[in-house]
Amino acid sequence: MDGAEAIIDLTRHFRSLGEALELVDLPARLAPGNFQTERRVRRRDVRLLAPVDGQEVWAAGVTYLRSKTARMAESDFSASAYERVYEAARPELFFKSLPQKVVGPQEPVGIRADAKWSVPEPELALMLNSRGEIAGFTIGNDMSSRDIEGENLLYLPQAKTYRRSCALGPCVVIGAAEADARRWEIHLVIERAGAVVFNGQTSVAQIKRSFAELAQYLFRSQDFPRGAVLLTGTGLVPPDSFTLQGGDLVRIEISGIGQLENPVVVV
Ligand code: DO4
Ligand code: MG
Repeated sequence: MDGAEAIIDLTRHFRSLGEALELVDLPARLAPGNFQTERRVRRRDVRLLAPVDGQEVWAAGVTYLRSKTARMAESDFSASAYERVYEAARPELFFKSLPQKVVGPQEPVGIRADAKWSVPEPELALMLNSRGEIAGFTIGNDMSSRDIEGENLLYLPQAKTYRRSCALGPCVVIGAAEADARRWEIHLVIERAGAVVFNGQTSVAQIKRSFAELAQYLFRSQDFPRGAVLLTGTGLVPPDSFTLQGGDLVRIEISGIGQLENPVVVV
C-alpha cells in the first residue's frame, strides 16, 4: 500500500486526541517504527472526522495585512477598529465553534441563508494542549458572512458562528516547530460546476504575530482543560464581487499538512 495513503488506527494507543496532545513525548511516541505491526487501511476506505474531541475552537483575526485592508474596505463604520487592532499589542480573538459543531473533510460547510456575501477563510489552525502549548497543526476554514460583519462590528458573532461555519482537518501534524510552519504555503481553490472560480495563494510567513503570542493571549484568564484549537487568521480574500453559492466546492491546501475539501450548502 502506498505509505502516503495509509491510515493506522491509533485508538489502541491513545484514549483521545485531547489526551494525546497533553503528552510531552508525543512526537517520539508517533515514530513510524512504533506501529510496524498495526493494520493499515486505505485512506479512501475510511471517513475522516474533524480532528477535535472536546476542544473549543477560537480564532484570531486581522493577523495578515490583507485581512486588515479587506475589512477596512468592507465597512467605513468599522475601519478604524481593524486598523487599531492590527497594530495593537492585544490581538483580536473570538470564539468560533463548539467542538461538536465542527465539520470534517468532505462534510458540507455552510453559508447563511440571510447573508448576501459569504466567503471561506483558509487558516492554519494551532492544536493547543491544556498548558497552551502548540502540540500540532491542522487546517481550518473560518466561514464568514462579510455583509453581516461589514454592517456592524457588533454583528461579528453572527457573521462567524452559525450552522456548519467551521471546518477542520484532514489530519493533525505533530512535531513541527513554528519556524517549520512559517515556511508553509496556503492555497485556496473554489470550484463551481466543475470550473475554478477562485484560486489564490498566501504564505504562513505573512502572519504578523507569533503563534506563541496568540496562544498566550487566548490562555489569559481562561482555562482549557482539554486544550483548544486556535485559527490564526486569513490572508486570502476573494475579490469583493465574489460570493460563495450552494453547490460550490472549497479546497484549502497547506503545504506541510494536506488538503481540506468541503462542499458548500445554504444553512
Ligand atoms: O474581525 C473580523 C474577523 C477577522 C478574521 O476572521 C480573519 O482575519 O481571519
Ligand atoms: Mg478568519
